[in-house]
Amino acid sequence: MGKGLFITFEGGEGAGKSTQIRLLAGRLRDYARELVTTREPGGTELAERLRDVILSGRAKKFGPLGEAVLFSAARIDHIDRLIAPALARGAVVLCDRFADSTRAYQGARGDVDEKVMAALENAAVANCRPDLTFILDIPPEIGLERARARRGADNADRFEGENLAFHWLLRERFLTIARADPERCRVIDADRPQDAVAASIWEAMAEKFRRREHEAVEGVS
Ligand code: Z5A
Repeated sequence: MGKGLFITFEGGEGAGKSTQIRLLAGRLRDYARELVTTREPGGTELAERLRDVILSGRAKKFGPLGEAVLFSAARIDHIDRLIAPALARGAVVLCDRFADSTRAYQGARGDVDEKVMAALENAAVANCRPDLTFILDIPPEIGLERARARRGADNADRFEGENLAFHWLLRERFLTIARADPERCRVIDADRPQDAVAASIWEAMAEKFRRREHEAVEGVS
């Protein structure tokens, strides 16, 4: 997909994805010719409208497959209008959640056929696959506590309100995704101070840039 670099951040609630995207964006400004930060669900006007519907819990009655379809519809618009054009211009795109979140959250309880989930992902994402995915790994109790502290007196959203067993399933799903695709995924221990997490992410970024350079010199596509 174009000449840009597509980097996604995944993990459970309160793992620190938004924080790390902000820190990485700050560092990348000196290196990237164009930098785009975005999120899912969302990133475009239409997808942000779907975000409101889904995260309010109004779509919960559709069940996991129905919600997966809605997340995928939002993703199609996000890719078509924002991500793919940015990558074609050569931008570095940092995205807070992407298709792995659908696999993990909507697939967590295993009540949607894996083949259906895979077909839906292929239809929505086509060849717009991340070059690198950071999976911020944290025990759910700690991530949920961070999210709760940040939220204060506001209500938990649709997924934060799921029980702890669900959040442990999620963690396992993300680790399974990482094990199945070690070339793309880097598991980062997120239960550390922000600077230590950021340093691990930067190390993986530097490695990715070195590989890109090597491939360009060798003429590897
Ligand atoms: N979802 C889905 O089900 N299927 C899909 O396909 C997609 C999404 C794309 C989007 O919620 C929801 O949609 C999400 C999955 C579902 N579930 N929920 N809820 P969202 O975008 O509103 O929220 P989120 O993606 O889960 O992110 P988050 O909870 O906002 O967390 P975060 O971005 O990973 O963390 P943060 O905002 O950077 O940090 C949270 C707090 O911890 C904050 O106060 C920080 O200052 C603090 N923090 C961050 N790092 C540290 C460290 N290292 N130490 C201590 N404290 C820290």
